[in-house]
Amino acid sequence: MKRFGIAIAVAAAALLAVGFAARVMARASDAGGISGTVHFQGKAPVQRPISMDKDPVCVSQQSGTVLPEDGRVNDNATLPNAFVYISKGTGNLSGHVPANSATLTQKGCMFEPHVLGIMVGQPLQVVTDDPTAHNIHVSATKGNRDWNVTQQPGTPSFTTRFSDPAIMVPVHCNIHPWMEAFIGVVTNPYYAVTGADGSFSIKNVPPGDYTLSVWTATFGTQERSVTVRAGESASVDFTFTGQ
Ligand SMILES: [Cu+2]
Repeated sequence: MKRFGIAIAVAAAALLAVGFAARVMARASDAGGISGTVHFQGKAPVQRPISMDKDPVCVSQQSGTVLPEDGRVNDNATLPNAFVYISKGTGNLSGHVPANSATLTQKGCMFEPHVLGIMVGQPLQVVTDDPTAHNIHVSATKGNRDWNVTQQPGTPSFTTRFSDPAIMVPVHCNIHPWMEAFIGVVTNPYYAVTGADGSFSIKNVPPGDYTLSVWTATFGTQERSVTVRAGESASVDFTFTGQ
């Protein structure tokens, strides 16, 4: 009788598992996406090379000219480092906070990446790869506090979190004034940062009507309405202009 009871329990568990898997699959196939490109028209800003002469160790970490990342335009007339995110319409769809860390690395006396997205409460791991000291300074933005921490060469990484959404939280190094990064702190997982081809893709977006926003350090911000349909990727392009 006891064995029979166990068999029933196992069968029930299997049925539950099948049902759960079916629901997960249904949800995944219901999702859509948003993809597009951040274009640039007009004259790109003239960029002056960064001088790292203040710290010879930084100079030794670089093999050639280093240009600022803000104001950069890709060869295909698109923008890198644009932060694209769903700013309105997610309601209570806000995703679970990922347990995995986002990472900000100091390498060659620059922050990598220059623009980073993270969810409120998600761990941010701050890493140094450099043989010189840095002082990471996160500026108070919205409800996020102002703080700075010195990281000596060889110091282990440390973890921090952001308490409030903010577009964007600036990060500097108090020792090397050219070092700068921007962190987009959001309440949902639907964001992306453009790279060397200016494109972005946001996946697994539940169907619905949203506002898609884009932030750039130099050329301003834009937003656009977008409707995501089940199983389809909506296309949204942005165009910024130079002088
Ligand atoms: Cu530094």
